Amino acid sequence: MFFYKFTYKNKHFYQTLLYYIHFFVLIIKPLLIVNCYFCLQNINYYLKIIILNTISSSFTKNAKAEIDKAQNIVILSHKNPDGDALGSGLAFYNLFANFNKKATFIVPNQLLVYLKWMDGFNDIIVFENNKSKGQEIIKSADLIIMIDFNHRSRLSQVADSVLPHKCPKILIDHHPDPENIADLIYSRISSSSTAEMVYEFIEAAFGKDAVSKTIAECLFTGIVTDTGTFSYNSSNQITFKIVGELLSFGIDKDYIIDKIYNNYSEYRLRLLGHAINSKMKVLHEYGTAYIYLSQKDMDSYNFEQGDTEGFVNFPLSIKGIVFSAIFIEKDNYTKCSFRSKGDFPANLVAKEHFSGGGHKNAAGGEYKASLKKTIEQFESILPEYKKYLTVKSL
Ligand SMILES: [Mn+2]
Repeated sequence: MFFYKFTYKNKHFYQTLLYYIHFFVLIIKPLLIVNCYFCLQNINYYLKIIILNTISSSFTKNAKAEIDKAQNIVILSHKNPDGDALGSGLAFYNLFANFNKKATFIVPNQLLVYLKWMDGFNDIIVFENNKSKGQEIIKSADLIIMIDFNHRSRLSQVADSVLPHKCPKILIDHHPDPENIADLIYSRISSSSTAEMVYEFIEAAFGKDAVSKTIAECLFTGIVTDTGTFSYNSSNQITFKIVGELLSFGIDKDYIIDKIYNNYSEYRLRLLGHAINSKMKVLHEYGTAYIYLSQKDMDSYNFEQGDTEGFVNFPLSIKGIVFSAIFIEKDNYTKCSFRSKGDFPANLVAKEHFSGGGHKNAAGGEYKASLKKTIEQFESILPEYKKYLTVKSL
């Protein structure tokens, strides 16, 4: 057996060893304790986030208990709410109305006017338009249900009223990387839409009988708008199973799709023509095309909220184009939306360069600069992604 004999020769070794033991006790140990604390915090966080292929019974049970207890519920979604945010929120709003529970649906800003046919749309509170009323409603809430977002940045100024609030918070969402901003979180990235998850939850917690035709219409709208009518983000059979069930509530699928896509003004179609004809740049070498619209472009075509919705998808119809973007000039920044085909991660570009994020094939962000500067920035980063952009297009 090998061991050190304490001799003068290896005295130095023992001194060094003692020094390291001392070092460990004094410095590393407190660090380990702190680290361990954060580890436990993280474990707690991950335990809270239920990332499963389907809804868990513990989430259903706990979220239902909170809803049963609550008397004053606030439903909350993200800024620039899309069809999924509005459809999921209105589904809850109509559900609580059927339960005779007081509920308010709040969104941070602007509404898509082409969705105003949805039941409850006119009752939605736009925080930006009535800040003090919004703050008051949030203050008196005894439950907050957050849908179709998972990060405080998506709340803009509403975050200051919501995050410090001590009432229980439930979050249901399908975006990647959920932030720890709620007590009960149901996160399923494989889901086509939040609407799909809201259906799962309502069915599991309150049974199919709780789903009215109105609720089914709201949820169907959410699924249709988030999947481009099942053209992307919808390869999971759960989506179609749920859509099948929604149809069983007697909704008129064709009527809803017509209301979503054929409900624009003449100006919107002319703006699309102008955008594609004069404001689209195609960069074949990068498999990329983008549209850029200034405030002047929008004004000349009597822009209404939601008019540019879907424009970003058109460049992807060009052969060889796998990545498309639209840049829209705002007061002091430029709004950016990205779409991609296949494996190209549009959300990575949004996250790394445009303070945004989203799904792999559909993402968004913003750039605090003029339209011209934003476009320059976009073109300058494309070489970074060239190898991914051209592989599929060959
Ligand atoms: Mn969504």
